[in-house]
Amino acid sequence: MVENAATINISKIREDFPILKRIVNGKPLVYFDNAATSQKPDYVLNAISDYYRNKNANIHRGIHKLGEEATVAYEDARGKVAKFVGARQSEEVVFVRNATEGLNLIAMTWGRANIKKDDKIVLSIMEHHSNIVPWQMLAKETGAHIDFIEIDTEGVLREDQIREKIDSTTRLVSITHASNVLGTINAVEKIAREAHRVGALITVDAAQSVPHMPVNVREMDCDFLVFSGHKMLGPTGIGVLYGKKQLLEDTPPFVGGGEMIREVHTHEATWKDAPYKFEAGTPNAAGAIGLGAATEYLTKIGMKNVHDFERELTAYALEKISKVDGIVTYGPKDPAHRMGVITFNLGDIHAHDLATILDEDGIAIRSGQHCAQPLMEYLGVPATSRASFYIYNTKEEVDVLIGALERARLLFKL
Ligand code: 7TS
Repeated sequence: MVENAATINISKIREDFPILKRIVNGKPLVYFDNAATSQKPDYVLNAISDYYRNKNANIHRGIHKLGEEATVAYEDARGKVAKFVGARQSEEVVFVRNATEGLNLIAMTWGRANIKKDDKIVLSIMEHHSNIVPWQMLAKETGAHIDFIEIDTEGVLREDQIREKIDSTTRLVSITHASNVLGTINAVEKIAREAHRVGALITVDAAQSVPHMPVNVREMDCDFLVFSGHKMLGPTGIGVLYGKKQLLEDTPPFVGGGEMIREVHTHEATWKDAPYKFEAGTPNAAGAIGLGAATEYLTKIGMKNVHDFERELTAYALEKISKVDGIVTYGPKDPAHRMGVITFNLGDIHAHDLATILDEDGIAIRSGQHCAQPLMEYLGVPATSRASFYIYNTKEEVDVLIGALERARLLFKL
């Protein structure tokens, strides 16, 4: 565990992540694919292992010691997650598989009950497919339509369009807090006010923000918010849907089955209160417990420290990378307004070729469209490369990346 909450002790943090000792293609691993998924510290791995070794039982049903302990551990995890994002109560936290499932849940439950023909759903052009496709499906089903807020040349949402497009026909605004491609941090508090002004709700896709910066759902005043455990040092297969309590109570259930019901008769059933009515079947208890441990690990470091550390690393990387001949970067130039995500192209080298060359040096980046094809089309680029950082990355690793980019330039005679 990290001892010092005031500053980031990078070498101590790196010790916590066993995978960082990996040698890849004869070189020390440089893991710069954190926007896709993060690595896991021993603290999280041990919490999961401890659950399976010592407490494993099905939750909310066994009237036996293990069943009780497993239930307490699962509900404790819900409490930790609620506290981590500033929810008023743990009942506002629904465990789902990932951010994608959280968004689909909202579309298929609240959306089906509340979105009607000719209603408007406002998204932005920088959304991940997970925050586009569920709304397209809902729009097809209901006759609603979707409008997109565009970005300026810096990759920032256009204020004039925020005001214009969120109008009296708007029922829902669903916006990412931070772009997984541009790194832009969106002013979601302000957008929430615009949405509420016209009587619409706001859903925040916080998949890229909750892992990297302080997020408080009360200050944001969002109605729904989603994120994934695996991007924030937790395991895969667990994610979170936050919803205001009354809203969750008023929203119909998602998947039907065991544990989400109060009573079942041959032809009808009644539901439990939220969040349980949204958690049918045996849940991913180990995942929730691992995620709870991840929130503790991050809290000990301090989310402001995480954010400051990544901002400094990003500023360093942006400065270095912009000096590489032939580099084009996307997104805000000012590191104060962005996350630790740097998307770029080098000359006319295809992003996949570049990723392959970097992999030879043990560097893991992502290349392609980053599940944001509408944004790629808007930017007019077929694909890009992306380096994304977390608390265990160093300036020395950035230097390794720069060296590899120079090697690629020579290889392609740029
Ligand atoms: N929203 C945003 C903004 C994301 O970046 C992602 C995943 C998702 C939603 C979906 O998360 P999931 O856990 O449900 O899959 N983004 C990425 C990425 O940038 N590279 O791989 C996954």
